[in-house]
Amino acid sequence: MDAEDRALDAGGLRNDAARAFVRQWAAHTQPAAVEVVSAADDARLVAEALAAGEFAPVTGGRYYARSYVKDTARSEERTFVATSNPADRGVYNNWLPADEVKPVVERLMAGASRGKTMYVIPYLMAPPGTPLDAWAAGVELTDSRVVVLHMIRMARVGAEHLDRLADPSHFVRGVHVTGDLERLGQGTPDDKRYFVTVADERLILHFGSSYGGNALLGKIAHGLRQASYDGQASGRFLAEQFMLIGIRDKETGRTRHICGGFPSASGKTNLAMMMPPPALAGRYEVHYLGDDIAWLYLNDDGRVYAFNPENGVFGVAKDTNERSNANAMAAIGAGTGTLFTNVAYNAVMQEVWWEGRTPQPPEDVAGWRDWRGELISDRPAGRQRSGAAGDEWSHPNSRFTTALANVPNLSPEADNPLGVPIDAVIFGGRVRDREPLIRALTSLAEGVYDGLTLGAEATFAAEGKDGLLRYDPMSMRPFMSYPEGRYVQRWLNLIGRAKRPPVFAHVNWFQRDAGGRYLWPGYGENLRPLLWLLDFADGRVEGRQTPVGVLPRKEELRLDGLSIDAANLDHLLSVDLVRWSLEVESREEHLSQFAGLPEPIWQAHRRLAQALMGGLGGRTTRSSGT
Ligand code: SPV
Ligand code: MN
Repeated sequence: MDAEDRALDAGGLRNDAARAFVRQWAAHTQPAAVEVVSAADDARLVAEALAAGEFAPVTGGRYYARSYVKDTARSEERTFVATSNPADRGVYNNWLPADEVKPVVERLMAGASRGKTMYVIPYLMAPPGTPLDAWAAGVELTDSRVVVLHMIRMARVGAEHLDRLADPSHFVRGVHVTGDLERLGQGTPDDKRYFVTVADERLILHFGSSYGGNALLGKIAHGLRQASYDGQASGRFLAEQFMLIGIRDKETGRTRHICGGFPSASGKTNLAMMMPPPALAGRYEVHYLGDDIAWLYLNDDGRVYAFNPENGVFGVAKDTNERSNANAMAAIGAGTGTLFTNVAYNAVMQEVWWEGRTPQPPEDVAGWRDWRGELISDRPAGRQRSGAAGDEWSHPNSRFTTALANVPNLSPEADNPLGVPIDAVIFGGRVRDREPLIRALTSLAEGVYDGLTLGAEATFAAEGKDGLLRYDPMSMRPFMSYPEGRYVQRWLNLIGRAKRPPVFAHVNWFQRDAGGRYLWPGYGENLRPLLWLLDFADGRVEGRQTPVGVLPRKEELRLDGLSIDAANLDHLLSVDLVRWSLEVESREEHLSQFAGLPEPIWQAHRRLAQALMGGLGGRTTRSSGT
């Protein structure tokens, strides 16, 4: 018996296919040692990370790490989906032939873990025992201890998850090799990073990063790209970048469930952790089920069910505070084992800070270092606490990582292997001037069409096209694994078979006035439009038909305890038909990219275009609320 065998035995890895996978890749990347990990190893690995200087302590048993300065976010242009079938090429999936790209990544990984430990992370992306169990198991190999500690929070980790497989070789094989981060040419024509999902082989090869979804392979590589591919290959499910919540009415005892897509970093975590405003808190509770990924399937009872495959939260730190998200602040408080990445850190106080945690950065800058590790006190005085772009203390994509068990409003259904029945599907992006607070869509095709035309505003600085949308279909643009036309057909098929299909709606918390001020207070107040939607689904309110869907009448919204300017409310519940007509033109271009888009989607598009023309009737005014 050799050292590797002993390591696999010690880690309880009995699955022969997993053992063979480890041996094959250990021979290739050449680590100094192999170690199988489970959630029970957390405390020891944390101690090792502290001793090695990979972590710094934060008060209350929490930890801080910085990533390499050029390794702070996902890189969409270096992320690829590969298969052996050219028909899998879509508009957004960066498709490559598997036999071309695999050798390239394998060459980069050869011998690249020398001197390091290869950690073997057996994991499950699902609560145990779901009907989608067969697609939830995986093994990630990584040469980063910090990645292991994140995976322990984000997924269910342990060799036991591989012992229950109906087909013992049916697990996702993930290989993560960090590489020499200072020599990878990030962002140059000679960029050596490759983040590849070989979807038809269920093999994930990620080289050249230790950050977020680039390195935690259970999350978006398996949980979204691989899973959406598996969902269509098996015909069994959809995997979407969706948040998932329950809204409990304490009066009736009934809990309704809503899932929905918002582009990355558009407030899904705040929505899923929202606290009802005081006037509604006596009657309603909002339950967290998930803030980033949902797998949806049709249950035997004829309803669409969903569950969150993750076991933790990888949340955006920026603007998280007691007012915006008190549940998140509790979920990352003392005693939670939270990991902070790329926020500002003070080694003397063992404290962290990020933009928006408090209105101003700490008054006394002594000991504080920014996310790059540089002392704030070394900056010129005018740049220490300026808050200006470039002077931030934390990176805009700095994150906290905490286990679901720490989330105060976690749903009692969080571990239910069936998931929860879905009453409504919502889509929303950051849109300044066109999208009303909420508009319900009354058919499946209109709902899917709406998801497909989801977008967030392109900022003038970034894209030079102020006001135009950067489309992000179903909030899945960076995670699409197969062609969009087929993807849409899958949606129509799966939801179309439901006996009680969910209602669809588009929401927008981000409308602004000419001066740039938000018209809607957002956060917990977002419960109000969602309650209206559930009432609408139940036929308790009728709303007002407009060319773009059904909008609430003012008197149908529960506004108790909310002080909002009447003109602002009218604006939030109205539709700018002129703005919409412009939008319809760019939608036509957007949709035309997708081969084989199902006819019902084109019909929904044409219906909207015609309704807008009819509504405009040559006028250039707003269709105003009642
Ligand atoms: C996102 O960017 O949408 C995330 C974070 O959820 S990461 O896992 O890094 O993709
Ligand atoms: Mn996400």
